[in-house]
Amino acid sequence: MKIKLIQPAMLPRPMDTQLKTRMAPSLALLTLAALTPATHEVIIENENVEAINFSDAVDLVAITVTVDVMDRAVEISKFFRAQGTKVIAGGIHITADPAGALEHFDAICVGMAERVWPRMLKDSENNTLRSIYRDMDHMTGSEIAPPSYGSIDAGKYLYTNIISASRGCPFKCDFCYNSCENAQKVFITRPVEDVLESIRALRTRHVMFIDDNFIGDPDWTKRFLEAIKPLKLKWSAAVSSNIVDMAALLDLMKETGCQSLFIGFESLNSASINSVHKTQNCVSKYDRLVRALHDRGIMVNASFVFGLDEDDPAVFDNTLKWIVDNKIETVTSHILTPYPGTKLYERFLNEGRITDFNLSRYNTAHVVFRPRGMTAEALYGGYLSLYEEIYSFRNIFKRLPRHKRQWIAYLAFNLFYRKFGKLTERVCLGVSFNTIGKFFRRLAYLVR
Ligand code: B12
Ligand code: SF4
Repeated sequence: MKIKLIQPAMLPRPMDTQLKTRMAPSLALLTLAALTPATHEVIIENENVEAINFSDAVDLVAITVTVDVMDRAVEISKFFRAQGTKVIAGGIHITADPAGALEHFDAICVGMAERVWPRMLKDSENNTLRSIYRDMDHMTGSEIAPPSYGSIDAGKYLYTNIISASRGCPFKCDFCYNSCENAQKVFITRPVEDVLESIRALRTRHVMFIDDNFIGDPDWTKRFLEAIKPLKLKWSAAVSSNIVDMAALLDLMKETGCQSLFIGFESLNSASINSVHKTQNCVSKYDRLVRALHDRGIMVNASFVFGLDEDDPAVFDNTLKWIVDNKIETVTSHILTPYPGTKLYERFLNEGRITDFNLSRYNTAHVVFRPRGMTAEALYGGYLSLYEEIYSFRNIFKRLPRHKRQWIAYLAFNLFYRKFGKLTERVCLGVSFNTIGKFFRRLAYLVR
């Protein structure tokens, strides 16, 4: 069969440039490509980097879907189905809300593709495609397929050195897809040797781990870090804030080349944290956590969510002050968004507080519910002006890291990605996204 794998275009947030939409290829599609027997022909189209070719005569279309692109996925599906081509959908949003997806596609995959994708292909060839395929538990880490990194043109992306070492997260925060019924049982790690193999396949010394929680199983993380010691990597990952109580693991992270950690602090207000059952976060330990990272020369990418039930308009000034006082290197902020299928969605729906059901606005840059402690306008305005404030020249300067060797990486990200993103985007379009990405990675090696 000739199979087309599609990632639909995401709607950029006001502060986004193509540096965001072309940041990395879809590992979901590269995984599907790896799982497809060589007897089939595979075409990958990422609408964020190229137009979808709708006039291609293909036998099967498969779309990967996050909540924000669901509406676009439905449009794409309609088009191909009208031509008589079967369309399959899968991904986080389909897994979280299968009921909302069924009618729009010929078949959907709920859960992971590794064990069901070959079956779906066979059934499609035999014209016996069922409407729903599920694989939600009992998969082991060794069954996670390594993505087929060679299947895309690396030049179109800022980074291709991304690796997934696990699936899921042991925590189940109410606003996260991990709180969905179909994701609840999943947390698995790949065998250490498999991840090492993926690193070798990428032929890079700079790796971004894109796991939900790189310390979901701290014993695994320790074993893995011991194994990468000889590789002399530089790496970054996302971890939960309970790492504050894991000093030995932090030492090992420093020793093995950890450059930065993405951490979901979410809020400085314990009552807000409790309102979404983020049980592993302890606000009173946040300052200590940041110190522990900075003392080890590890930069912090702090993630915050605004509009939690205990938030009032003062939340923006308080958070900005904490970010600047603690010299947080980079910040990712979100407006609270009730993704369908999550605990939060269920609660807001029951409370009649969802005001906007247009899923293309569910990208954490719109207010789609009625906040409790402020107006929707104050929430949106506060979210936008916080971003402006964090990345003002004055605050970029005030947040300059203590360790001089981090200055280049810090300034590169704060100036070229955030402050002058539009300009960098133009340079990337002229030179190539990957060349610019490589340039900044090399810079990181020059500075020790
Ligand atoms: C890397 C990443 C990004 C990157 C790269 C995205 C890209 N090019 O794909 C960047 C930084 C650009 C990004 C952007 C955004 N992201 Co993001 N991102 C991730 C992250 C951390 C990893 C995704 C990944 O590669 N996983 C590994 C792959 C292999 O797993 P997978 O996608 O689940 O695929 C498996 C199955 O789902 C299934 N499957 C997937 N697709 C298909 C299709 C078919 C046909 C079949 C059969 C099976 C199948 O099989 C796969 C293998 O088993 C996830 C968290 C996570 N754990 O997934 C968040 C996540 C996907 N992002 C999320 C969000 C909200 C966003 C943004 C809207 C954020 C923002 N405010 O801008 C944007 C836009 C999203 C978009 N449209 O792509 C949410 C989505 C929530 C939801 N309910 O849909 C997640 C889940 C984070 C979270 N915890 O909330 N993201
Ligand atoms: S710790 Fe992060 S990834 Fe895990 S459930 Fe909470 S928000 Fe999701």
